[in-house]
Amino acid sequence: MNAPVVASPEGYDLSEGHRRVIRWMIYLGFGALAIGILNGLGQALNYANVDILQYFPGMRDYYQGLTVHGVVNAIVFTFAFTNGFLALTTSRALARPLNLTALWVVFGMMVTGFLLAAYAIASGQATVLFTFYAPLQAHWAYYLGLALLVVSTWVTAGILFFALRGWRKENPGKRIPLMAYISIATYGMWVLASLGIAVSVVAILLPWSLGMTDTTDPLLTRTLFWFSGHPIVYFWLLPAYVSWYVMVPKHAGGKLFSDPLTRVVFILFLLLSIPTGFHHQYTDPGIGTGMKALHATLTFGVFFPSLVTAFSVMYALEIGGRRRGGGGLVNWFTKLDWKNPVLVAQILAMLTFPLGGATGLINASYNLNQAIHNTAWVPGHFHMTVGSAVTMTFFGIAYWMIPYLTRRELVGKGLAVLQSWIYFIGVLIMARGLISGGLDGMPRRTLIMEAPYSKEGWELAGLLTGLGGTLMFIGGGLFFAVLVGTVLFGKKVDEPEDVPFTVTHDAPSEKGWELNLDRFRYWIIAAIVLILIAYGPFLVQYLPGAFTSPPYRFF
Ligand code: HAS
Ligand code: CU
Repeated sequence: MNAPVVASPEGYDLSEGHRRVIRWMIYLGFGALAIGILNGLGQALNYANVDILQYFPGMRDYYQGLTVHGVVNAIVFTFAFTNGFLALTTSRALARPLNLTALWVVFGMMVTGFLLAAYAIASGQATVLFTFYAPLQAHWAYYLGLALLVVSTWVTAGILFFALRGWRKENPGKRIPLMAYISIATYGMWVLASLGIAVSVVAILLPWSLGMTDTTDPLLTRTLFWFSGHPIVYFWLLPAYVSWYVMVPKHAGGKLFSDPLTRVVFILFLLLSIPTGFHHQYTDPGIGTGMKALHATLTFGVFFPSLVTAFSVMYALEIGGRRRGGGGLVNWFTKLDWKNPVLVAQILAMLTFPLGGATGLINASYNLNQAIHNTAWVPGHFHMTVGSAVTMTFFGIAYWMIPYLTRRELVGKGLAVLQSWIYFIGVLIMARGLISGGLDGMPRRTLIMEAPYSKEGWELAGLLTGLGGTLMFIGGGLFFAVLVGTVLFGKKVDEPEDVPFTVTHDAPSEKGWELNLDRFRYWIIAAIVLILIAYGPFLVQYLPGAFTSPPYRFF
């Protein structure tokens, strides 16, 4: 057995230039989230029959608000945060500077993409929601903005791959440091996954919105969207997992269970994230039932690495709790450091996730999906995944990362702990409302208060949704108070705490089968084969497609 290690390369720190560019990416992400959370309040209150969207300047209708909410939260916030955060983890773990100019290019692309999409949405020319299903047609600036945002993730991926290549040249035969490995694996998965959305936007929707083509194919563009649209949820989740695996144990005083198991988890995501997209299209005609069944089966497969993660994370927390004097079956849990906002935000994030996972399993079950598809249940599900497990983890990361990047002490530690609790309680109440309403047939993406139908059982569900959403808004608002307070007024420190590195039980093996885990090239080829099996038959049968639908604009 190899000795336990802290996989932290000593004597390397990010330069001021690196800190600056990463800082701006994180600010951009959280700036977008601030807009998203404000719109989120409007969405949640709609279910409680309270219309505040009418007071938002320039807001034309409910769907415009929902488009803003989806685009800024699900795309701008997550992309900007991840580009910055995983650049930081990779650079620190490889002990190498990244290409600074390229990082500023990434930032520039994100800002431009965001502004283009924002212009199209704010001017009321892109009320197409974040899924932009054709034949609804948006202004070209919307598609171009999204394309730039996606390309910003590719450039980041290029920067990280390039750094890894340089590191390998200087460290022949060495194992890739775990923190860098899982960061780069995340981008490997996403670069493959994003090809669908890229083809759809650049080759089909953009020329169509510019009037270069007259008609489009709704089924093909939807399929290309979900080719990327399912794995995008893991592009949101995996940065949170990076923190849960290699940072949270350090904050909790625990240990990471297993280095190879962690790598296997990320490889499983690389393999299984993409060939599952049809689970969003169970009700779409034109896709064979057999292929839907295959995607359903693989979706149950991609459930597995998250189960493994639950085990690893609990192990790390338990060791931490017992070291702090906790005993018994559950008492160790109470002994964790409940005053540290970095930890509290992330533990509460973890506690929401089994509920997100369980509802996901129901979504994935073909026949149960028929009962909940397009109902409020679905936003119930995803607010317990991206809306809490991921977002609260990003809050927790910000509580050490912002001090690290700005060299300022966190302002309002107690407030930060309180905000996590309020957000956590809020999301549980809101999800309870959406989930139960969904089971009673309450639709998603609908201005309930003006719907010409309503059903018994929706009142309580709507009320809980509105109440929970308001608490989330307050919790989110307090997060921004802490963030802005720290950036503007935090006490200056010369040497802020370093990026947290967890102790692993055993050092990664230098020989044997484990070496294969670091051979990304083969795993990527395997992922491509799986994608061909899952999407090939549909594409062969369907292409060149049926480009018969004219554009529609209802806004
Ligand atoms: Fe999902 C729809 C299936 C995970 C996000 N999903 C959505 C949509 C979004 C979304 C945004 O099969 C709506 C898209 C739209 O606009 O239409 N989802 C799944 C499955 C999983 C899953 C099987 N989803 C996610 C994640 C998301 C996300 C993650 C964002 C980050 N989802 C679906 C399906 C649909 C869907 C269908 C389509 C529905 C429809 O009809 O439209 C799985 O990956 C979930 C695995 C999770 C687990 C939980 C592991 C728990 C952990 C925490 C451990 C910590 C503990 C605390 C226990 C297995 C790791 C420790 C401390 C203690 C002491 C207790
Ligand atoms: Cu999915």
